[in-house]
Amino acid sequence: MRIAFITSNPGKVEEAKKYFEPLGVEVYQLHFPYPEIQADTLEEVAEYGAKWLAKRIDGPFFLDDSGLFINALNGFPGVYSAYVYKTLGIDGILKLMEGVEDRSAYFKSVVAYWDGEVHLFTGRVDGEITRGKRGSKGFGFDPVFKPSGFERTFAEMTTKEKNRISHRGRALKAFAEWLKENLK
Ligand code: ITT
Ligand code: NA
Repeated sequence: MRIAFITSNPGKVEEAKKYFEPLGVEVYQLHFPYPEIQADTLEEVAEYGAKWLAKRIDGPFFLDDSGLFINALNGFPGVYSAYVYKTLGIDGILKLMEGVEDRSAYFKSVVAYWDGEVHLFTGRVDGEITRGKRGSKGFGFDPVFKPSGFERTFAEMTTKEKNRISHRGRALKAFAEWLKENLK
């Protein structure tokens, strides 16, 4: 079985493959831009995207909508993370956080799988925003996110290490476990 991962982000695909290989499921990247609606939650954005794509794509697929939620900024950039990453960037986030004591933040990921209907899987990881960029692996905000209980940022970890604890890793694990049961 092959399942398309609808994303513009190869870093996400790299993280996803490992979960499906053991199931004999091949995950491949399909670049097919879809509307990301303005909504309050990642769940709404992911579900809308999946239903929109279902009308245009044959075969099973999934997408991931994720975001960085910074407590001192009342959850910003949250559902706007992709836009903020492209505009303010990491440096802009560090600037907003200058002199801010509460560095706590979390990443959340919502995976929406379409097989004739939408199935949502979520994952979350808590941590903090570092005071500077560290590391060159991963993607996005990885250089400034240090998960709780670890000394390194996500950008200082291998994909395997990041996967074990990350928001996307957790959502994909739940998805892969569900798929294993439902492929029977
Ligand atoms: P899609 O095509 O899959 O939408 P995207 O990169 O635009 O790719 P999102 O819409 O889910 O992804 O936006 C999430 C934003 O948050 C984006 O800017 C990412 O760089 C960032 N982000 C998401 N997951 C991340 C992770 O694991 N590490 C670092 N940054 C992450
Ligand atoms: Na997305």
